Amino acid sequence: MLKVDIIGAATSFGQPKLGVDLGPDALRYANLVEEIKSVDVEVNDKGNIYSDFKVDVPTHSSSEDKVLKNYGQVVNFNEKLAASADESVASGAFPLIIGGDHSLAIGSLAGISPHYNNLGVIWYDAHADLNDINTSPSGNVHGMPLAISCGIGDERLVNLHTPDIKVKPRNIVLIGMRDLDEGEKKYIRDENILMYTMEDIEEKGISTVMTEALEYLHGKTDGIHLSLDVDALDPSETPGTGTPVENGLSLSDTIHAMNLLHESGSVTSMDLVEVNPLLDDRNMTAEKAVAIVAAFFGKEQK
Ligand code: 6HN
Ligand code: MN
Ligand code: MN
Ligand code: MN
Repeated sequence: MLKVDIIGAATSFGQPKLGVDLGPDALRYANLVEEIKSVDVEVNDKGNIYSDFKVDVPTHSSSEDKVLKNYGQVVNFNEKLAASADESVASGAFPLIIGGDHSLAIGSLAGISPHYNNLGVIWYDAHADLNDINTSPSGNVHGMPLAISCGIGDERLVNLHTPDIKVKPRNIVLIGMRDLDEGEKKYIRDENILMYTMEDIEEKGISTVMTEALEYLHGKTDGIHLSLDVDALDPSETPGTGTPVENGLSLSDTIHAMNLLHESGSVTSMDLVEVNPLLDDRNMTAEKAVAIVAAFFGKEQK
């Protein structure tokens, strides 16, 4: 039976809005554990990782005079998260990292990628999160984790947990894109990263997009990490998130995408990020997110 380790990544330091660090508990409140257990999966909830407020890391990135916001806390938090994710993979479990803002993907990918030679990544998000300090419009690290995982950006974050580059651009698929910064567009073009924008999804349909994405990754990767940001969905579905963008994916397309990933059996780890119950109405976003995760683990729609 599949063993799933839930790792609560209770961080909000990658962005400025209060409440996203409550995401892991909002997801548990919406019955995450019970819903996953309802399919044939063994679940071990490892509890939450928190960032220490006082950390032994300089507050500024070494290489730059511009500021990465909450730099010390982001480093400290992701070191702890990487250790936990690494331990889960080593024990044979499937790590499900629940956030928390998307800066947590720095730690999850740092902990998971050493177990693979060519980890594939499906980045399901309205954003590419491919900024560095120079291209970022905000200085918020949640807009940077994929770039950092590709070896672009602050040295300490790039070398977190292991001194290697965690992900190769050719092993990435971006899905749901509709809010890209100029520097991100350039990086995607230069590195020839496979990207499906909302227009592509509307044109081809979600089934074709997911099938193409999996075909693209099969053969050249030996594991696939799904990083799912709830702002990939339309704000009418998941309003409780810090950087909503109009014209997103529907819940039904997302559930369908998850069913296809489940059937493929090729995804080996997952992040579920940016659930902010303080920006929400009656924990609606967490409930939808739980339905998404349950579909990913094989729950049939009623
Ligand atoms: N997220 N591209 C914008 C920035 O500030 O870099 C937004 C990033 C959003 C990040 O949704 O995980
Ligand atoms: Mn996003
Ligand atoms: Mn994101
Ligand atoms: Mn099944």
